[in-house]
Amino acid sequence: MSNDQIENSQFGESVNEFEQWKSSIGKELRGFRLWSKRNQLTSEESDSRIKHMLETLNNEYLTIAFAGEFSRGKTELINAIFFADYGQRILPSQAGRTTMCPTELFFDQHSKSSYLRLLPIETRLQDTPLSDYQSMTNHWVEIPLVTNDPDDMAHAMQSITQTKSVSRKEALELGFDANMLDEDEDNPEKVEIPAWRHALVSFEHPLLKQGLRIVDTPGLNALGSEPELTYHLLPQAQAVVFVLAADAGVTASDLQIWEEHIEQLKNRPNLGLYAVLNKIDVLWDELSGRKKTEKAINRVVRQTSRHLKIPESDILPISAQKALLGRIKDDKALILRSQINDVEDVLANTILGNKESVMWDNIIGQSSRLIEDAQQVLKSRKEQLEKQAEEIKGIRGSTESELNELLEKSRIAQQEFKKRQLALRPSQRLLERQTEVLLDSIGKEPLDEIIQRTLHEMVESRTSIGMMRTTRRFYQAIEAMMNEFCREAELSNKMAESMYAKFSRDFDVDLLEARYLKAKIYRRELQHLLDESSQLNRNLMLTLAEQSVAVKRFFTTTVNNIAMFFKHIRKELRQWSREVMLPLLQQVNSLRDLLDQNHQQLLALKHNEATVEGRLKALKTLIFELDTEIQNASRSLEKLHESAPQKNSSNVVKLASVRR
Ligand SMILES: Nc1nc2c(ncn2[C@@H]2O[C@H](COP(=O)(O)OP(=O)(O)OP(=O)(O)O)[C@@H](O)[C@H]2O)c(=O)[nH]1
Ligand SMILES: [Mg+2]
Repeated sequence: MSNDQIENSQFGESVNEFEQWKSSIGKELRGFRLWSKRNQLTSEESDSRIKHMLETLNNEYLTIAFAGEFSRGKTELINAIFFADYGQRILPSQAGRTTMCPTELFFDQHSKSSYLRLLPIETRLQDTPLSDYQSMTNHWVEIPLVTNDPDDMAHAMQSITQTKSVSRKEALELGFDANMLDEDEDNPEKVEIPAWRHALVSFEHPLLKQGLRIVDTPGLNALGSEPELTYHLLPQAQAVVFVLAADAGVTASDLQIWEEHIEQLKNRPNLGLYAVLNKIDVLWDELSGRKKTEKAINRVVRQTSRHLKIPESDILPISAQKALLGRIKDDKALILRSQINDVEDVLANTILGNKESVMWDNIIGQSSRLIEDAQQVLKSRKEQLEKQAEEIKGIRGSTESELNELLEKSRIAQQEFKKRQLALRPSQRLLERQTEVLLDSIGKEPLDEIIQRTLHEMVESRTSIGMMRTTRRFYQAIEAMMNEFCREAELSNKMAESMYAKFSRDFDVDLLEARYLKAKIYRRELQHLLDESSQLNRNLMLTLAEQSVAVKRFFTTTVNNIAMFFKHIRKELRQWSREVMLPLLQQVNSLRDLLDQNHQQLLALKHNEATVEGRLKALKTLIFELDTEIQNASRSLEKLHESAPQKNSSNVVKLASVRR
């Protein structure tokens, strides 16, 4: 498959569409930046928000993650979908355990270079979360990649399969499950463990370059020994593919991985979860004919649906191996029979649809709001200018005393304005104080206190039941913090609302509604997090004999996650309070400038430096220009919304439309 072919495939189309969408949003944002400058509406706050959105846009990936028991063909499937054009297997795939560490394939948009980076397994002894290592390049071993040489690529990728021999004790300390350790054949005293903890592969593949990210995970409880994968890497994907093999069906260990690490993702919004039933070629039986084979495949699909409790339409039968072979040999019949095209269609549609809905909520929502607020300032500006024009019309040809009256009125208006502007300060301070209260309700210190208490109780508790009771108390304490936060958030929303109403009255301008702090969404997200981790921890506490390992694991995953989540909310809170103030400050600046200009113009009229006609003409031009700029903003908004995806996040609908 050549690059052209890749770009023509379903994946190519979807990734292209995504790329184009991103660049059209970027274009509108950059246009809006110029527009703001032209209309003297730039502020540090709005500028940094646009910059941040442009950066986010640049860092957006479409992610598909593959998970499942070892030897089900996850890596073979990735090879078939993405790397068939190399004419050979690029990622190592073979019988038995192969992929030893989770591997992320993407294109590094910052360094724009190709590399394979490997994180030594020993980093597990440190408390640093895996996600923090991403930016600490000095901890990784780097292997350069010659991306136009398939042999070199395949050779370099072999490192992903490397293992090392350590004592049982060391393996346990590194967080491996005692029941899952392979004995070292040459030295029965020792066990074999993966040499690397994580691999990052950046290279200039056409799809990766456009923002696709693929996550390959190893089987054999790799998810269990690296809980961050279950917590972070998988939920962040737009599609998670659970790979099964048609010849094995759903075995006990498949089911265990599914129940412990994957099943809970079913309820995640904007994440498509599929089971791929691989190796259907083992059911191909030329002697009994295609119809019988089809029946046999359908039977396994039905069984799988029953075991995993997901609809049959979310189970995709495929032969990854035949697909790879068919593509390398350009055997169209074999490609068709492998059913790889169906799988690609579904995945391509899912990742795009889900990513678009997330970006729709974040980037489009935020930038529209920024534009609408700025547009509102221009609308008020226009209203004020129209009022000024009315006033001046009245003095056409009349006496100096009338002009003096207007000047006096304008001076009073300026003074009144100053007073009202000063009166804005206390409400602003009130909002700032309320933001502090909100920040404290989910603050680092109260959380640390709960964490310390939990740690103490865990060390004291002697039994699994005792441990579970402690973790339950921990969850309750976190929920109580969240409840307090929600109460305070409601108060903050009311405060912002009344502040906007007062501002609108005081300054006689229309405002859009204040942006609402969506505490309920945070609560729902936290609930997801708690549900997922409590399920995981129940298993952890029951299966891990070593209490200290269980405690450590609980702390490096659940606790870290909650701390990170609260930190994230605190960041958004600070932004919210700035966002609430931004339109008010913009309005105030704009109105003050108008009052000052009006006063200057009246003085010029008084001193015969200008004429009423001249002033009226100038005002008319200004109003006309404002109208044009208001329309420009509307067009920008329309463009942002036009590029919107077809809001369709139901997997089933997509499946039906794809598989006619
Ligand atoms: N018959 C058949 N064999 C397949 C198919 N897909 C993969 N295999 C074989 O199954 C074996 C395991 O494939 P891998 O891709 O390494 O499996 P994996 O799920 O990545 O396994 P780990 O990396 O160990 O977690 C290899 O020998 C593949 O050639 C298929 O569609 N049909
Ligand atoms: Mg593999």
